[in-house]
Amino acid sequence: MSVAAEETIQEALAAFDFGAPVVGAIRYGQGHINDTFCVHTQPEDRCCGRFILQRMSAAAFKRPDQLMENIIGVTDHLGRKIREAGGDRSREAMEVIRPKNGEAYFTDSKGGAWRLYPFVEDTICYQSAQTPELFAASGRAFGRFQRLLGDYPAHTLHETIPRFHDTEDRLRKLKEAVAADKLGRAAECRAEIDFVLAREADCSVALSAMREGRIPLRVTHNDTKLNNVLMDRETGEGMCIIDLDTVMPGLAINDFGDSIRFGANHSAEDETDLTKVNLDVTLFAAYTAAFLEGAQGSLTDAEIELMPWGAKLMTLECGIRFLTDYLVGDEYFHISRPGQNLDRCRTQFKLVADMEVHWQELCDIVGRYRKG
Ligand code: ADP
Ligand code: GN1
Ligand code: MG
Repeated sequence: MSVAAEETIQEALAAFDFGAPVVGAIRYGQGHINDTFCVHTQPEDRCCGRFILQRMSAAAFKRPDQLMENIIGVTDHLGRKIREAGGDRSREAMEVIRPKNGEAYFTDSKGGAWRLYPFVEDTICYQSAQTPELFAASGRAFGRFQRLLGDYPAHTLHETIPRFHDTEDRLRKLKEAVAADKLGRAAECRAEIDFVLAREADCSVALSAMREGRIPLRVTHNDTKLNNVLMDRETGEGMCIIDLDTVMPGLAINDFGDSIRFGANHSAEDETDLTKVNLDVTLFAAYTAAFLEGAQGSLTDAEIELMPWGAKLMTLECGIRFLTDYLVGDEYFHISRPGQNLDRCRTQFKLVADMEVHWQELCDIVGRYRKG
């Protein structure tokens, strides 16, 4: 979508009932996909209120109707389970606020699809794991999330992004982008392209395990970055899992792995000084224990054994995706400077290389949790 969200945000603001006058809407957060705004209201009798208004990415999501059907189904399910366990539904699970017309989302005059959520207050959204305790808390939350969705009817979920974590398909798309080289950028990426080609066989490890029935399909989040969980400001525990756009049948090892990719290091995803980009094995160990604790024994030995592969493949795949997007002209991931997607790709491949260096240690860490 080439239309800036600012062009139609007034239409979106008029489409929802905020329960009080709106005093402003500002761009918010550090997501790469949707256009996210924080809307402030001023009720007469209380202090100001906040909401999260998002225009869903048209580049990423072709069917916002199906996407919102998934999200409403999943948030209702989570809400029910949280209430049954005596939890606070309004803080522990997202809740969709429908527009005045009663639909699941609002479509503006340019075709943009907008949705609204309450702002989950008294939480912090971290961009990096500042302590092992914090990272572990996010792991418990993602493990628990997966467990709570363990009995969700998976067949009712739409595939919001087809072949999302199909690493073989991501590799195929990279090769196509290299062959087309429509912007003449492939030459400067030769080292990165070769890095991927040297790991072509790796791209099939998790998919083969799934095809052969060694690991199961589960309902998973599929985008388990640290900044997709809101941490309780008081207790530091993982309070609410957000960014539910990609909740679909998937692999538990990918949910584990994507968190490691983003969180088990001390650098930004677009760091340009690669000497600063290193896997932190202590953080890996802390997250492993916590994720398995949150999942409460639901993972099989075969899944546990493949957890290091989940980490390596999510990191390799994400690097492949950043590289592909750089080659085709930054169509998918939002960028704030030229070359940012190539920088992001380079950090991912540095982490993959570092995982390879520490491979035996990673296998030993997960090995402690095997039941058999
Ligand atoms: P994207 O898919 O672009 O990453 P997200 O749904 O993750 O979009 O939202 C982007 C950011 O907005 C999050 O990382 C978080 O900081 C913030 N955010 C999203 N939803 C909420 C919410 N309900 N309450 C508070 N902050 C939120
Ligand atoms: C995107 O939506 P966000 O910013 O939380 C992307 C993930 C990538 C991640 C890389 C729907 O996550 O798959 O791993 O960027 N989400 C989608 O930072 O493509
Ligand atoms: Mg996000």
